[in-house]
Amino acid sequence: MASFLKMRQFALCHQKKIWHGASGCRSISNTATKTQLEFDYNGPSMKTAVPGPRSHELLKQLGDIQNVGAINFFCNYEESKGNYLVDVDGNRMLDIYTQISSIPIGYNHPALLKLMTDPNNMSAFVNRPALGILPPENFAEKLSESLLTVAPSGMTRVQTMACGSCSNENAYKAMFIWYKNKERGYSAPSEEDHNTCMVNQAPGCPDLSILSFMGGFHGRTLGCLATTHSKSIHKLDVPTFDWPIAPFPRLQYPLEEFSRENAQEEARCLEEVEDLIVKWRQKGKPVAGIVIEPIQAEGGDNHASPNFFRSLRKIAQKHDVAFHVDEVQTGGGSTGKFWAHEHWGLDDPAEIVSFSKKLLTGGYYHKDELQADKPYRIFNTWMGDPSKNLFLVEVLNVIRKENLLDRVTRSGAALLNGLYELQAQYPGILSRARGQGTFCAIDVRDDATRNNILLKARDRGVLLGGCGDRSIRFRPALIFQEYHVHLFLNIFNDVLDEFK
Ligand code: PSZ
Repeated sequence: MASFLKMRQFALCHQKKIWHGASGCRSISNTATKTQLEFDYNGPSMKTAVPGPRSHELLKQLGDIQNVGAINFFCNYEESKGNYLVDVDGNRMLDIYTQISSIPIGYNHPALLKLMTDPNNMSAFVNRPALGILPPENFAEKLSESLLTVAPSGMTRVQTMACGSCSNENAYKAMFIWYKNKERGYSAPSEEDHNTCMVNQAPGCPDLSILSFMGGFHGRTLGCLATTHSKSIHKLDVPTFDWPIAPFPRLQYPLEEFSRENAQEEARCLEEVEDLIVKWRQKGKPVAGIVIEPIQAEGGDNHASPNFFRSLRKIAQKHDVAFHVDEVQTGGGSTGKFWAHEHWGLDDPAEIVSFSKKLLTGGYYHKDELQADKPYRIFNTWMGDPSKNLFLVEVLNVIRKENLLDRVTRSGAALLNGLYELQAQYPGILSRARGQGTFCAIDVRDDATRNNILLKARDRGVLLGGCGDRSIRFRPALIFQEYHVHLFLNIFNDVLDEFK
């Protein structure tokens, strides 16, 4: 059902500090205007250090049950609103990390709360079906209203899954099945195929491979992990496949100063991809698919040019290898287009586009020929969750009604410009500001300083994330406005001042 979120204009902003852009200075002002969602807070408000005493108590309690080493602090999701996450000690923080980039339209969005109160939706929350065998009556209709309205061009089929890894894992299987069916000329697998696969042997379990990129992240489950190369801690002690790993371009910044070097670097990586495809075929482990993120996120927000991706797509075509674009982190609008790969202008769409995070449900779109030929070949109990499709319909309505992709483009430009100014102001600390939409990042001189900056920013009420060895990444919700950008830049400037 349509939602009618009202935007409210606040005539005047009474914030004390206003970011002044180019000069990089701060001053007292009462005249800046701000536009604010009615369900957003006014700014950060800090009461204790983070984690505060209540978080410490809960950490101890949970620590008796599971490993809590990664927990930052405990949250009060009831009190969190819009761009602000509130913790259990009453600290309210501007959230520029959004649950590892997975909150599309902020906390407690009225359109989503409203959906929960509609009695017609109750059953979707109470009864979780095994979607592959017993879907609800409105399932196809809800997919048509949600995921299919944002299907990447050339893709009319979608398979939902529970999370990002589960989506990629099944997408890889779909690519292998597609590859073998082609190879067999679409005839039925032999009895030998059936028998050998039961004991993990060829030909039933063929020695096929997926080509991935150094620095890529595609999940932590066993198949996905073979294509994840961001940090050793993710992979240590876990057996894996001998699959080819190509270098991902390492671009130099500012891009306009290094266009020749960067073009050479991309050409080098593409050449290596083709070499690996040929080598692995000769080794008897042919490449069935190439998997790549439009922007390597966990690996350090590494970008490549649209030309690089178009050329890669052509290489996949030339070698009859499937092209899988992993949009788990980039999908959903934060690059200014709904899918980051829309920035490339591909002639021929990818075979597979996987998603999760801001799409609320996991899954993957695929071309018709990637449809598994028999039931149960791509299958699990839940195969997604239809209640998430209900939320997604509303999220997409809000994105369209409020032109959030335009807002992302505007806020993103303000953010990146602010980062350029800060790196000019703090050349000893910051470098390589980069981004598309609000999907931005900046490098810090070393890992320890980066981590310190993240903690200091948090103490001042701004939540940020790290990625790669020494980058800070920005992953605000789509409702992050220019006003929030200036609020953030101001606080970030104060934090950086301490590191001079
Ligand atoms: O440390 C982790 O496990 C993290 S931190 C961020 C992620 C995982 N991102 C998940 C992710 C992703 O960014 C890309 C590009 N592909 C796949 C995944 C896996 O998704 P989930 O975590 O939903 O299984």
